[in-house]
Amino acid sequence: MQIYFAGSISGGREFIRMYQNIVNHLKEQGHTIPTEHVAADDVLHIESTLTPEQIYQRDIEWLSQSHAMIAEVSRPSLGVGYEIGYALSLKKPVLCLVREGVFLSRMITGNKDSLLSVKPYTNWPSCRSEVDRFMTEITTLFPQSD
Ligand code: 6IA
Repeated sequence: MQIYFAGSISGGREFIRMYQNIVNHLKEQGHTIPTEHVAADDVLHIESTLTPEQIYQRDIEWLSQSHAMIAEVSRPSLGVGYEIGYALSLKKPVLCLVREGVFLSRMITGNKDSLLSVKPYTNWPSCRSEVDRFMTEITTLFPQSD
């Protein structure tokens, strides 16, 4: 399946190792992650040749083509919040992963859209379990995809 990964860039990179764990795990399972650069140490360098308009258009296109979104939301990020709202408006399933104890916006925790799940994690194994559970759930929605 194609999974749109979202994680903070300008909102702070404190959780980058978890972004890398999530992206690598999904790729190992054979999934395509168009936004894998979000988890790269040198994302600003990789993306530096693109204009803001190019990044926005490309990301919206990728999001529209993806089966679902997985967002790591432990750092507050305008871009990630925007992407979550956009994905839900396109009726995409969205998993938000948040480090336990982090204060999360009520615009996420208060949203009872059935396509949105918010799951706290304590470490990589508990985060991975949530990713695996979500992938199993959405496989039933897209049985033809691999
Ligand atoms: O507001 P944020 O920067 O934290 O938003 C991060 C989210 O928006 C990520 O999930 C990305 O999908 C998307 N995004 C925001 N900025 C970029 C970006 N900038 N490149 C790719 N995706 C982005 C490059 C910065 C430039 C100075 C080289």
